[in-house]
Amino acid sequence: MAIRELKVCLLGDTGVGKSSIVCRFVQDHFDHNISPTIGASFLTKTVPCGHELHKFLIWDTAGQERFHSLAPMYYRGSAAAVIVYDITKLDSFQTLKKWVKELKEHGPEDIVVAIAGNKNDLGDIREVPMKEAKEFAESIAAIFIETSARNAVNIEELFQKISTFPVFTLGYCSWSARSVHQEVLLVQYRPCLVGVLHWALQSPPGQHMLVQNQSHSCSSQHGGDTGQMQL
Ligand SMILES: Nc1nc2c(ncn2[C@@H]2O[C@H](COP(=O)(O)OP(=O)(O)OP(=O)(O)O)[C@@H](O)[C@H]2O)c(=O)[nH]1
Ligand SMILES: [Mg+2]
Repeated sequence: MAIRELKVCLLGDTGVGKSSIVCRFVQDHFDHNISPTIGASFLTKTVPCGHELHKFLIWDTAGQERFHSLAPMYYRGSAAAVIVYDITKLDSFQTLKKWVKELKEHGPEDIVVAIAGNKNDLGDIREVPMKEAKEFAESIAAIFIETSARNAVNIEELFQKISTFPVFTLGYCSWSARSVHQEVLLVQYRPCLVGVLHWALQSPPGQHMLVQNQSHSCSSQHGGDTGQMQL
């Protein structure tokens, strides 16, 4: 069976639930006490789709402002970006709009954008009307979906919508994992990493922090291969 690889990055404010969405998708697990992401996490999940296997190569970025300058490393070379906001926090929707602008200015030309309004289990304290978010998504030709990582609502559907987006199914967009492999190589050659980062981002030393590094495998209810490491 043919395997198609799709590099996806998650962007958005801290605390909106990016890691929780990925954790629900990859491990079917929700952690109420999940820690903020440091740097970024890399996870994979392979799911059957018709006569093919779709392997998602997922970069879950850190939403804290101090990590903002690392984001281009993850969205460059991505076939799709999931920009997450929290439906109970209007500010997070404003941040989402800034990410859309940044992707338009500096992201890959043909990147597919998916907008995910997370925490829709908290509808009673909603600050972002679904209609407004949906209309915004339509105005930029993005996928739109509301999710709940906590209640496992629309998480699989989010990734399914991405992998069945016309540019992918019609084959216009590259599914190559070339750039993800380059980034994994960078991590393996850790002594060079900080220097390469400074070179790539053309920023003064001391600005970037990649603090944690751990790796472990996790299982998947779909029988696909999965993996995780934090950078
Ligand atoms: N009620 C509810 N809480 C959620 C949901 N998803 C995440 N949370 C909670 O929101 C908080 C932040 O979740 P994270 O997944 O760490 O958020 P993040 O976007 O990865 O944050 P950074 O890594 O700092 O960028 C945690 O307390 C989660 O338990 C959801 O769907 N519903
Ligand atoms: Mg996180």
